[in-house]
Amino acid sequence: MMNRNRNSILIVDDEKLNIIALTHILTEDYTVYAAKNGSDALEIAAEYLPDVILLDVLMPEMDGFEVLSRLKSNEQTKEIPVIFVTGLNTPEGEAEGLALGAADYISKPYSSAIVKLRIRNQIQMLNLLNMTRHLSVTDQLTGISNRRDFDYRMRLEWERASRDRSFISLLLIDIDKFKAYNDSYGHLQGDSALQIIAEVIACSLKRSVDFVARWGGEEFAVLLPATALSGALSVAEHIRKNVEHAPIPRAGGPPTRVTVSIGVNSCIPEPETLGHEFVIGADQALYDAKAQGRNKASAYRGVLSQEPADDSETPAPSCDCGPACECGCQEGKECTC
Ligand code: GH3
Ligand code: MG
Repeated sequence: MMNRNRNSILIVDDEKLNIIALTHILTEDYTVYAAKNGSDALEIAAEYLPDVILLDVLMPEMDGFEVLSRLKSNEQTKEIPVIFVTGLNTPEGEAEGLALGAADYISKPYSSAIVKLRIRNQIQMLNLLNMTRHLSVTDQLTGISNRRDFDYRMRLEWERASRDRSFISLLLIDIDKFKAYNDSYGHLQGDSALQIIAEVIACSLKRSVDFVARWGGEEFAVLLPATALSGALSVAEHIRKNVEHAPIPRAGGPPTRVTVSIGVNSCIPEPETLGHEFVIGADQALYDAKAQGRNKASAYRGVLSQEPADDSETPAPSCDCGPACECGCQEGKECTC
């Protein structure tokens, strides 16, 4: 059975003996795929997304340079590091490979130690890159997405909704009287509360496309693609109740609780618009929820909320909560749990 935690290598070479030799060197440490021509290599790379590709340069039909440039022009495969392994030992060949975006170049004849070390270098760089990417989009305290990731997702989903003429909804969630909570229990306890609230909000979202981020301080943002206002208000109410009932453990005392106020905005974005006013609308609704006494979800009803009287004008996706769905929705109807 394949070990999914192992890094994987794709060997591309038209000489069967070369594939056997490299497989022999690598199979102990890596999951190895092999392709004996360029078109098979492109297919395997797109399907299995290996961590590193070892690519022969001289192959009939499609040579290694062509394979590399096709890998680079495919969104899915363009970031996979490619190491040329070749007997074409000319400075021009090496320069051409590196100029096309090859990560490294191994000349034949090679030693197994060199092959292993060059691959290890690429894997180490890959791990570093993945860690940096993860850190750049993650909120350190709560482990959910950060504001930068939210802004990115918001742009994507806004454009998608505009293209598809479908609804998008946004919840802005703010912890009530959190300054007083910090003053009473201390900032470390406040940090624990933020961690628990983040988890409660994340667990309250049922669709895989729903997205939560820490907006900043004691505010969170939830993006609900393909969801109209009535559905968004149901999700907001579900979150509000879950937070209200979530015990926040405290050392040396009984568990504490906090409540949240939630501003909700929903619209079908007009083409060529930005989501800036939409966010301001949700913020305005949050302000209203606070003004109405807190621990409330309020909808923005300004010019950007263009929901028709009948939600069914935009078909909502079917519920994907499975049999455990709490709201009792039926297939084809919008899930509001
Ligand atoms: P309201 O109900 O009007 O939102 O009142 P509030 O006290 O929650 O609002 P205010 O804006 O006055 O205070 C926000 C507080 O959130 C102040 C700040 O100490 C706390 N806060 C923001 N970020 C963090 C954090 O990372 N950790 C902790 N412990 N507290 C934070
Ligand atoms: Mg607050």
